[in-house]
Amino acid sequence: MSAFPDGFLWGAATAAYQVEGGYQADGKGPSIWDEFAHRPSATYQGTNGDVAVDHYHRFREDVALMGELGMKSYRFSLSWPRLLPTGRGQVNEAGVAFYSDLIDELLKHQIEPMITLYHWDLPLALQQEGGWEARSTADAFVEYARLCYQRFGDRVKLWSTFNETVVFIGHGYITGAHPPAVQDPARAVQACHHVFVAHAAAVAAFRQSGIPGQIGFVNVLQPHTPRSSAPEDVAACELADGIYTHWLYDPVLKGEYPAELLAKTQSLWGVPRFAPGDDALLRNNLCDFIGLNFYKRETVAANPHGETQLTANHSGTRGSGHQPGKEFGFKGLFKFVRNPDGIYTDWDWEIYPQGLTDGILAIKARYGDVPIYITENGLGAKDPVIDGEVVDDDRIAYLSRHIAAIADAIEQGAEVRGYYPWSFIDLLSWLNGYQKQYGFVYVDHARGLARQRKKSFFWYQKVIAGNGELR
Ligand code: BGP
Repeated sequence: MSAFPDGFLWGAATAAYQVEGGYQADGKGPSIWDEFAHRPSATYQGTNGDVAVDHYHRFREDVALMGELGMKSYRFSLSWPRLLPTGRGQVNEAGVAFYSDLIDELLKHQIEPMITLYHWDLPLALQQEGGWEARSTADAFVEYARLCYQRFGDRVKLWSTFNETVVFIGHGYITGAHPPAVQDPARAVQACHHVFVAHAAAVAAFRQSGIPGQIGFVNVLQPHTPRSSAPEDVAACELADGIYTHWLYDPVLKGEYPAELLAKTQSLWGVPRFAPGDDALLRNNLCDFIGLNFYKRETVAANPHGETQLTANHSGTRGSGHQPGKEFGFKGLFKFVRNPDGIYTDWDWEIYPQGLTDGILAIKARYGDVPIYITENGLGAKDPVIDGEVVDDDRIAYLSRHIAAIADAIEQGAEVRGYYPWSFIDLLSWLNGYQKQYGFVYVDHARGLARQRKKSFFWYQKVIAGNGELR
């Protein structure tokens, strides 16, 4: 019998900048990613999302494939500057029409939309006014959120505010690998606080709007293990867990920062400055659910003499800028090192499915019975092509093991309501171009972006049909 409850949402995910293209179509304004990806050497071989996989023009074909796959839900993000070209004020009705048509198309195929409001593509005009370091960006976010509730709230029940603060703030303000390419942890701490404020205010607006549905937040779930049993490595590992989990989850699930952790990092990074009322805002607007994005485990070592404040390693959740040979760490706190016994992807991410079971149960232990969606999980690889077929057996193996890990967590009492592999279709991998593939559907860039079902497409179709029974 399946461990997965009836009504479990088998889905898949994407994000606007990575999939849509149409970066200047029909009145869309520029985002920080439109600007950043055009800077020389900012991304892998200068790749960008100008066209991406042209989902903006091909969404009906894509949704038909989702229907054929049997997806119960589709997680996608809205492009803020497509709806509000300068971040606030004038609405771009063509952008509203695009998302409205997409939602209708999904519902026609009985696919439940799950909307992410912010998957990193801030309107450029708001960055020019200070971006997340400016509190006014949080106000603009609430205006944007209200617009989305008004226009789509009659049909969309599942909402999340932000995707992965650790990545867009961490890389935006600490490693500098993402826009706005700042390298200053103290600025990161304050920008991050404004994200929490924006989230809480958008949750409040959601509840005031009275539309039926749930609203949550999406975070990276990343387990850590110490390099050795030496007390300094163990302490470094605890600190990494604290920063990746407690710092980023407590404000949205408990309405406060972990005070002990702030005390430990205060001398290096400072602490977030609260405006009057922030305390109550955070406390009174907790999430209805939490979204977890799970890819890999990190091995942690003490880092007492790190040369630099922080160095980016490479692609992905801790990176998205491939700089092989560089270590990632926070001077004086911890660094990530390679696990000699680990099994790694081609992009150096350790595959560790047990971490998903453990991580879900750790969330339950710390935050109680908050409903959980696994909002991303997947294998980035260059897929083999045999006789014209994309034979992505490694992806099938990766996803099978992670589905089994979720089943384990459910059997141990966790309330997991849905699973959204990353990604539905091959798309832009931020700084890694189009060569790092994640999808069930292959996109042939040499043949006019033609879509092709991979082996994993037919496999996932069976998984869904069997409600997670792995056969
Ligand atoms: C997450 C992002 C996704 C996606 C994924 C894979 O951090 O939310 O947008 O990109 O990671 O990362 P990458 O494309 O860098 O391999």
